[in-house]
Amino acid sequence: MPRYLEGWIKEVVENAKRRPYVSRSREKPVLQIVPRIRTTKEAGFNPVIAEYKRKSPSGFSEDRDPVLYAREMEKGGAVAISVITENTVFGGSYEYLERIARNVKIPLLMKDFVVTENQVDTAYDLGADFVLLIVRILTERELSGLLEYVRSYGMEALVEVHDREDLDIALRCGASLIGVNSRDLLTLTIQKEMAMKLLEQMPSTVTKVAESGIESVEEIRLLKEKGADAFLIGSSLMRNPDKIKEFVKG
Ligand code: 137
Repeated sequence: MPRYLEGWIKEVVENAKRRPYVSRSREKPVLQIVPRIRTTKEAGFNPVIAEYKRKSPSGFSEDRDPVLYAREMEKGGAVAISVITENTVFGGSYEYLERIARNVKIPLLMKDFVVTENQVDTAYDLGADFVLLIVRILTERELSGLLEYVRSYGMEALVEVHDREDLDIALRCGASLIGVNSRDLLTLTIQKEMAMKLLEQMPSTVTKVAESGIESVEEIRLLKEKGADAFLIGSSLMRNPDKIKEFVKG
């Protein structure tokens, strides 16, 4: 039994299991996120994964055209775009992912509460290059199976952790791209100290993504000092897309 299926998360996961599979014939190749994070760093820029998010349980709300936003992020130097497709509490949709995939050439993350292989099939078909897997909403066995399934498409999984126990599970399952989410899924509070400690505990072989609550270049610098290789930023870029340039330049 996953350790975290309570309240709104339980409902979101149940919805995910029932959600119909969307079938398309994918035409573009799968882009590799990890080498791109490395080359962006080597070129002296911050690898920023810019997130398209319309609303969230913490009260965030911003209405923007998905394609215009994605193009602006690409032009501003984002390494990838994260598209929230969860439709009940985040106001996301598969259509956003599909439209963005047709209009940009950088890797795309399908950010959802992925618990079934059908959702992974959908991610691939719609044009995603990597897929979020949240340790807390899966059993270790499910995580391991989904990780293998994602990779069978040539895609990568961004495996999201929130504490040491999550990290141990992610490492045991062979995750090589790990996101530390500083936002607690149940209380919705941002815990930056905890996230930084966890970043410091990660082995150097893992590509590390700092997620949530990032609003300034100073925070990016601090997270970089603690070992973060890439930065997933939603709210502050949705509110002010122009910030992408300063986040990338650092
Ligand atoms: P941000 O930069 O907007 O603080 O965070 C970006 C990203 O990590 C975040 O949007 C996650 O994809 C999902 N967010 C939220 C949540 C997950 C669970 C509960 C609340 C939220 O409020 O964004």
